[in-house]
Amino acid sequence: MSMQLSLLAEETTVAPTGLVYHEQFLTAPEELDFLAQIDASEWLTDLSRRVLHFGFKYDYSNRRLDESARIGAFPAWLTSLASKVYTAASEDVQRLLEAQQPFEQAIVNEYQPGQGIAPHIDRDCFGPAVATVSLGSAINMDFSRDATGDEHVQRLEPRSLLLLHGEARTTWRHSIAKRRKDEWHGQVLERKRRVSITFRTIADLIPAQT
Ligand SMILES: O=C(O)CCC(=O)C(=O)O
Repeated sequence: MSMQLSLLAEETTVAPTGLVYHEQFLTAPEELDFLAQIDASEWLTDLSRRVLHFGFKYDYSNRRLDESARIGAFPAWLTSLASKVYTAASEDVQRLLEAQQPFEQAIVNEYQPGQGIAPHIDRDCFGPAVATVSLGSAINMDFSRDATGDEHVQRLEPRSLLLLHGEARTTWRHSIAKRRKDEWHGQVLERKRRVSITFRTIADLIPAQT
């Protein structure tokens, strides 16, 4: 997106219905603690960016979850963050979450400058509300909706929480462009290392094959 188009997008687009953004969801010491826990874990390196999976290992090739992918319970630090996310959610989102088990799956993504994630809608095997906590660098997340051609840019600051439900979860794609700098309110801002933690409930679990 050119600088002018990007500014236009920021100024004139309407956020997708169901996108809820909380800035300063975590304190700076909490952010450092979570980063230390994450960096003490064993990163997976089979994608172009490093990831960690908790609860269930998501299979990016067949895009489903089956019982054999169960890794085990969340570590205590992740359970405490998941419960903080639940508490921050609106009553509507809490109701959506309560219709399922508590958050049972989490993926940690690490983005070095230049890395991103392709446009996608989270698969239906996951539940109706998805929550992402951002650590480290700020980044622009791009939203687009094929049916209408609508676009929207959401700046994700470190220590923020993004909740997606409704249309934002089901009809809008979200992505992070693979670039080293973002444009935001007329400024070109260098990216640094960003780490995100995305929590999901599970809507469709395929039983283990016998
Ligand atoms: O890093 C993020 O903020 C989003 C991650 C994401 O979309 C995903 O894991 O599917």
